[in-house]
Amino acid sequence: MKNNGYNLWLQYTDIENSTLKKKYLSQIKNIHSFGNSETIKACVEELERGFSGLFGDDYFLDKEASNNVLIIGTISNLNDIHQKNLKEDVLQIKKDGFIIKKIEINGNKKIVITAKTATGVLYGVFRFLRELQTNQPIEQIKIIDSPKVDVRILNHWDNLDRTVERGYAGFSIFDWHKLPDFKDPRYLDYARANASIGINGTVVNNVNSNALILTPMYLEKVKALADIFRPYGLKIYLTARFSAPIEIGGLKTADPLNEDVKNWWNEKVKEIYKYIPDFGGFLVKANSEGQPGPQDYDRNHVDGANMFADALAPFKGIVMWRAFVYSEHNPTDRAKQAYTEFVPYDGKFKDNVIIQVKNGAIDFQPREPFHPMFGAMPNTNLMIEFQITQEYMGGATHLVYQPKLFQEVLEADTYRKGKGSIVAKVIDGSLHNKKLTGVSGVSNIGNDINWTGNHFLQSNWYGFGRLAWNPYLDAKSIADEWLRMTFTNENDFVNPIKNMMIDSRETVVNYMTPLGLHHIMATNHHYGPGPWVGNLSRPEWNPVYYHKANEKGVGFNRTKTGSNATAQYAPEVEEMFNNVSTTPEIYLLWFHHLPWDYKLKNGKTLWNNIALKYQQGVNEAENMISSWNLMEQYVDESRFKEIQMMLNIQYKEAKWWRDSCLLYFQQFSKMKLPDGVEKPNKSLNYFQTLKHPYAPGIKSQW
Ligand code: BDP
Repeated sequence: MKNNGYNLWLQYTDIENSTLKKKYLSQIKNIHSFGNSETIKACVEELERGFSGLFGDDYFLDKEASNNVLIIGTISNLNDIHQKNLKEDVLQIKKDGFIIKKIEINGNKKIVITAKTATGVLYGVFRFLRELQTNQPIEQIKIIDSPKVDVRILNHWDNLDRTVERGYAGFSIFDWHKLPDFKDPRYLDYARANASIGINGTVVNNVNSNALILTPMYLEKVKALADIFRPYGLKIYLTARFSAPIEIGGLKTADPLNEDVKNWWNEKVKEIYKYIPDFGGFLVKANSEGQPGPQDYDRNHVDGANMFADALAPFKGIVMWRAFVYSEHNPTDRAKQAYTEFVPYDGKFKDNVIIQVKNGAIDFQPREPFHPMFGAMPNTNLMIEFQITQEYMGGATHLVYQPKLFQEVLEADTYRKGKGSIVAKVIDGSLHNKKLTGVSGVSNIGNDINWTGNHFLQSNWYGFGRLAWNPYLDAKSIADEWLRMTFTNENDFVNPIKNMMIDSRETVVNYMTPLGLHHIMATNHHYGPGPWVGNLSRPEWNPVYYHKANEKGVGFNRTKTGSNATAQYAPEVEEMFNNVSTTPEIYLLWFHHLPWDYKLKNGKTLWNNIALKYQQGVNEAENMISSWNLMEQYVDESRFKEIQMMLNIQYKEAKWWRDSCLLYFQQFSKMKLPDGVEKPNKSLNYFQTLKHPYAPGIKSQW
């Protein structure tokens, strides 16, 4: 059987357990829908699509049936009698939350899927389908669930020429040249997939923005997408290039305090809303990595963000202003710069501004401590940015289940309001009582038939959406759901592969950047190791800047005797990281420069620990292959083989990482590899001369 993976987790394959299937069918004889909005129509279509897949030939609707039926509609559109029955439950739903409940009226059994909004009903429909896909009982079904976060959004780093910055799954799915007239059916499937996991926003163009997207020709195209996405509750957002008033507006300046500039943006925003009445707003990368911004005019982030906020406020649009800033003119530790530039402005941003902060202070590494800005701006809306695409994790050929990483960050304790002030509480707004909250993820989607370039990495899109909906979920249960929906409900498959997914995040850390090492990837494309790189024009683009290896030791001293980045955390956290003995070993070299013979908790030297971790990563990558090889009977041939090939690439590259990094660091440690670590069979020089000029996803040059 061929399965190209296009259907993602919405496989809707025939339910194998025939008793269960019969049970389901006896409870779903007909669908009664109330209301006729596009969204409710989408609900019915999805149910029909789902049922015909899950029930196969056994599926038919008995149009006469009024017992054992499925009722769908917003609460205000349901009959009085249904409303009465659900009165108490409705009080519990928030925002686009939903209720799925079995009720009995005059002896007739019904499963009701309802919500305050049509989008909520759609979320309920997908949730109901998930219950069936994962073979859950529905006799007594009662699920009330609401999103904990307002803006749950994908950031596409997609360019107008369809290249994707840091994209490893082909070209952009957005075919700007053929839009608006050619509407690829894939746009609808993209919206369905997002809605199925509660994602309600998408930024369709790169943060390194091209002002052309704001011209009428492109706005027509954006409108075509927005019209397709709307029934699925998926709002469109655009990145705004700060210098657009000059580039496409004919002005001489983009100074945010200049009246002509303000007017230009006001008019531009009005124009956008004419095309897209429910346009979400802008995402802005300003004064970062050479992008234009308010500082070009001696203004600050507040001036810039608030200018957009004023233009968008009349339409209820928002500005997501990125905190990913660092400057080559600033000699201080790059890890400190965002906090230094933003925290003094706490309380100065307008209500419809939300500051978008990467999960860590450097840049989407396999592991980073949480960003010190979380919890440090109590009077500012603040959202988190994850990178689903694997810029620093081997691209699409490495199986890394990222929800584990996301969860680690969300559970980190900022101590900003005492113990328990975890990042998730900053993000859902509960720590500081915020009205606007958000979670964003840099998309890993491209036009490869399976969307993410590797079947397994669909789980990262899925898991991102689930955690954006509820940042308190457990990565393991998300993996469980995803495996059942995507492959099979066989426990002999689900259990071992779930464990393999969960462990995969630590595996990549082990073979790339163990014990707090970071940013030692090759230059520019970041594919493969490059710890030796030290000749780039900007110091903080060089791996040697981050590991600081020398004869004395290795690691970045960020304690009070070093860059003092630790001072940006709450005192409890600062203290923990300042002291080498209380710093968790997973972050050791992030915060400390330590001698090669420094003893870790296991009594072995730092050098031996580094070497053993690299080896462990390689062993684990190899074990993934063995675990997968046992699964042939559960998986269709094409997906089985493709995943197998990917795992073999990962194993090969894990060895590449181990050998080249150990040879490089060994020049400084001058110590032997400990027992159990395989000897490299190539020279350091060999690794240093490898070139990959066409590795995918290179940063766009604007
Ligand atoms: C870095 C990427 C670069 C992005 C930048 C950003 O290397 O391509 O433009 O982040 O987030 O991770 O703006």
